[in-house]
Amino acid sequence: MKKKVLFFFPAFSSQEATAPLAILALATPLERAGYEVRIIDSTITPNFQQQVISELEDSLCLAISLVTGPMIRETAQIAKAAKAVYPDKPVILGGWHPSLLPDQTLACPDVDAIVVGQGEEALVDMVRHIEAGESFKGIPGVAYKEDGKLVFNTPRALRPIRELPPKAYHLADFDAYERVCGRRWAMYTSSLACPFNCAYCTNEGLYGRKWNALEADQVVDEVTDLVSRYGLQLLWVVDDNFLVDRNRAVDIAEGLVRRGVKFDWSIQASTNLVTRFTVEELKLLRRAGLSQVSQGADSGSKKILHLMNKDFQKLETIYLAADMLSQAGIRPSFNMIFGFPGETEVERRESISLIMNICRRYPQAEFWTNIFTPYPGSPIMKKAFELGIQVPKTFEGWADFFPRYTVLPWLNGAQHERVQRMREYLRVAFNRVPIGVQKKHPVTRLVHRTISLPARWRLEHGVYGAPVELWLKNKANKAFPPPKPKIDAQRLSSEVVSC
Ligand code: B12
Ligand code: SF4
Repeated sequence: MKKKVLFFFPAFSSQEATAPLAILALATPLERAGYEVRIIDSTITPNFQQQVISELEDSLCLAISLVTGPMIRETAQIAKAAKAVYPDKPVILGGWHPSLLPDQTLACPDVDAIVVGQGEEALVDMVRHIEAGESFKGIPGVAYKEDGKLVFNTPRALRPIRELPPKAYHLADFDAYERVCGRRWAMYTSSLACPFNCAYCTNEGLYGRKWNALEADQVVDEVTDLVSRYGLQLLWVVDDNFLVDRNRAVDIAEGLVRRGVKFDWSIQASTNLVTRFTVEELKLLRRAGLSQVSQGADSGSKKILHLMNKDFQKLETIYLAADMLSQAGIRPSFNMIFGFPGETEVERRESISLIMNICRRYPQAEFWTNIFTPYPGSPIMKKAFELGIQVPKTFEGWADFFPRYTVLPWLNGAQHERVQRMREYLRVAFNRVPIGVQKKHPVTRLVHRTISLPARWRLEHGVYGAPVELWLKNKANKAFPPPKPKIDAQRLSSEVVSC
């Protein structure tokens, strides 16, 4: 009989539900080593806690994947429940949060071990040790508890993506995700790391800065097979910076056009790399299905971009990227960060102007906004103490750490409220196209359209007092709520999450 490894994936509090790529990555080497893999994702599993406990009975261990923020709530809940029923079954945590804050995560009483960094090989080694009744001693990349002490093994060297096995997409229940999200989609990676080092980004902490990628032919083969096999409408290529190698991107586009497979795909890339392409090349990418490029514009202020260590991106390239992508028929999507250390009302207004100018000139463009949130592992976090930032002292404390709500020592009280209101006006002023299909009642749609005009006026003039339009919007949302997802899963937040 095969031995089973049980995975739990806590909800992302996002309607953008699809199979967790990290777990699909970990599943392949386990299956190749002869283990059975079972995944319980709370987003698509009613009574997920009961399911975990029942599946754990004949599993070797419980493995959980998480990032910093709300996923910690369900992680802590499930780990506690598992340890209460099966105190001898190891609870193993991996992913961005355990990797960037190993000591504190392992100190959680319900966690037995963690993996720092890539988990493909580390987890197979761990499971073999569990089966043999051995401790995790000596397994690179692993930290564990022994006699109540925290033991940290040597780090595991990063593997380039070319040496990693393909993801186990056959384990994904795409039908269930489609019922939650309204769209049939998957994530895919074609490269690892990013050559840049923005001050707020955690990327270097886990993947270093040595960008490495799959060859174009392999990407074309895998993607064609993936979308055809599972009937996907959309593929989100979650590479941190897809366009680092210009020739590779063009070769991928040519390959996909030759295959004639029809689907939309979106990528993440920095604006300076987008603008190295010609409009003709971008049109080729569009013909290959590329429908959106997500870019970290981050600020409309040169001063703040400098503080963010983003001198590689000039303000002009943000405009140029919007222009070139629009000409090619690809949606330019931008992320913005408010409240970065050093930002005052002046720089905030520069950011609003940038957003307004671009959205007016290029109606296809969209902006997603966040409040600066200092993540462990990011270069700016080294200055946290200097900046007066208080970080949570326990694993569970990080559950509320979330860029939608972050309150900072220099952005709190009335000022914080003003920025949040401004962000809300931005959400109603211009259209955005989330991955998850957001069904709206016709009345709420009409209300949203009507209030977009006064919202633009407010943003233009920096007037956010007496927010009657937002009051009206909330009333309409309450009176005419969107239809419930067709599955009894997690209650998902109405604000779409994007990074
Ligand atoms: C896709 C994605 C999302 C999607 C997720 C969709 C989904 N259905 O899963 C969405 C849009 C919802 C999202 C949201 C957010 N995200 Co996001 N996201 C990503 C992204 C681009 C890819 C993640 C991924 O799947 N990678 C591919 C897999 C294969 O790699 P991996 O996750 O690193 O997994 C490997 C290892 O970590 C390890 N591992 C992982 N899990 C486990 C578990 C075990 C047991 C073991 C042993 C090992 C292990 O092994 C894996 C294989 O090597 C990453 C960036 C990145 N490069 O990874 C950011 C990233 C994870 N997101 C990030 C952030 C900040 C956010 C948001 C806060 C953004 C926001 N402004 O709201 C929200 C948070 C949502 C929430 N509620 O908590 C940060 C996280 C930083 C941190 N400290 O945790 C990242 C790293 C981006 C960045 N560079 O800053 N995100
Ligand atoms: S924010 Fe984007 S461009 Fe900057 S280092 Fe991170 S992945 Fe690279």
